[in-house]
Amino acid sequence: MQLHEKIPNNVNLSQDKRLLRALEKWQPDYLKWWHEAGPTNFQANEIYLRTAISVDSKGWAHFDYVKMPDYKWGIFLTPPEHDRRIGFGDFLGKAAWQEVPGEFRNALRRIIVTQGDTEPASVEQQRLLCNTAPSMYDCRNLFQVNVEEGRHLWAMVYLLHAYFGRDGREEAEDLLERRSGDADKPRILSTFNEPIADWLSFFMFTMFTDRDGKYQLLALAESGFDPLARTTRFMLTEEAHHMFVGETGVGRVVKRACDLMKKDPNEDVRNQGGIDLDTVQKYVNHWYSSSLDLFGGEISTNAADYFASGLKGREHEGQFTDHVALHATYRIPVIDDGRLTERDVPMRNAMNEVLRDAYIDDNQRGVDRWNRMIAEAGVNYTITLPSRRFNRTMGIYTGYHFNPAGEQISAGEWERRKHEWLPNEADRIYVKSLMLPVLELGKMANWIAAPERGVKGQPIDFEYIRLV
Ligand code: BYC
Repeated sequence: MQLHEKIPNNVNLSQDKRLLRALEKWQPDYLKWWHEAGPTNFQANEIYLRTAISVDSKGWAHFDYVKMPDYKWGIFLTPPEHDRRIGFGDFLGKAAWQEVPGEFRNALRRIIVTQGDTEPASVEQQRLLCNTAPSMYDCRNLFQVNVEEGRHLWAMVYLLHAYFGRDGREEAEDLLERRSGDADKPRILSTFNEPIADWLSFFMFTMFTDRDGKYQLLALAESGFDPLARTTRFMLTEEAHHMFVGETGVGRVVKRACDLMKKDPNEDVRNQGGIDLDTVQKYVNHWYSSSLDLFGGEISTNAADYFASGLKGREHEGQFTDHVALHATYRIPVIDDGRLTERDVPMRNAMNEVLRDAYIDDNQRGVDRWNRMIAEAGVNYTITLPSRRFNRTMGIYTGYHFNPAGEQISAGEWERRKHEWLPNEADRIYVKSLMLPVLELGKMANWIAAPERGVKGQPIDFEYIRLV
């Protein structure tokens, strides 16, 4: 089969010889990476997966059994918008760029490489999880997420190959060279070098870190560089499923915790082999604060430059009235002389914070849904998102200490109390001890409730993975 037949696409790949040649060279390296760094098991098994085969709203998701290495990693952009204009920044109202604007070439390449780097990183982080899946349904969802992250890498590599010439091709190779957590060639962004060692972490990652993906993609979907905008718009349709896996995954752990509390004479969930709500809260604190770091500094000249040059906007830029944002300011809690106070920052420099605000609200809606489930179960407990200042390692709060309520505390108090707020060694060992594979049709591990429904109308006990 010709490469352009193996790669479903709407970029006229069969006609673009230069692009085809570049992808032909890259594809075997991609597969090598997949075998080396992708899921450590089940590569020869048939998995019930959806594949993007076209971009029209009804027909793009096709479900069938496929072996992961045979997955058709396609290249899709949403259809072009007639006479699209740049929606923000110094070039507001000018025609959107169909080619890379020379003066912003480096910045644009950097954004695309940073975005692209997260996709294989997440596959690497999750590669061992298939050995401890709590059900066949969950294992299938993990693989769905993994192959789609692979496709998102293809999406960014397409942009690098199609628009950045030789240095784009070199960047595409480097994307396969770096490895999550590697001391010498780590992935670019912080969270993507952290291990995802258990399924509670996986659900937290898909809830909180994939949601950073959603917001970064929403900001890039506004880009004045039209191919980037159109690529990221299509990626967003897949991202929604990843967050569904995260939110419902944590929700099912929470539901099971409530059930086990009622079963136990002392309401002791661990005694019943489940994950207690205090532990869930600690994992929320960890993954949420780590994901907040992915928005970059609160006050950022990079963000101001990206906005000014029309490369990266705000999510749903159309909801704002001032698309130039040259005179507006944004009030940010800052540390001044070691103490927390507030400062008005030029709006363009605060764009990371504006995006972070929308992200926080979106998370809160998910957490509210968990809390409603807890209340409906008759349990008196509230899961909370910690303050945006808590446990940060990027931006203006780095190096200072805050409790989950956002109050500044001393280094001594932090050291004394951090294990009340974040998973400690014993918590991790306990959660890990529960991670035993359950792959019988329709069965669930004891620590997680069954999902409400199966995938694509299939029953929960459907054979999502053909084990032989
Ligand atoms: N870790 O001005 P600053 C996803 C660097 S997730 C390490 O504060 P800026 C997905 C920064 O690069 C979405 N380094 O921040 C989810 C800069 O370096 P240089 C991924 C960091 O540049 C789950 C310096 O610190 N997409 O899709 O305004 C599964 C000062 O930076 C970090 C994107 O991120 C960090 N956390 O914003 C799969 C979109 N934060 O230039 C996939 C593209 C900052 O001084 N990326 N730095 O060497 C961007 O738009 C920006 O790079 C960032 C940072 C928002 C990440």
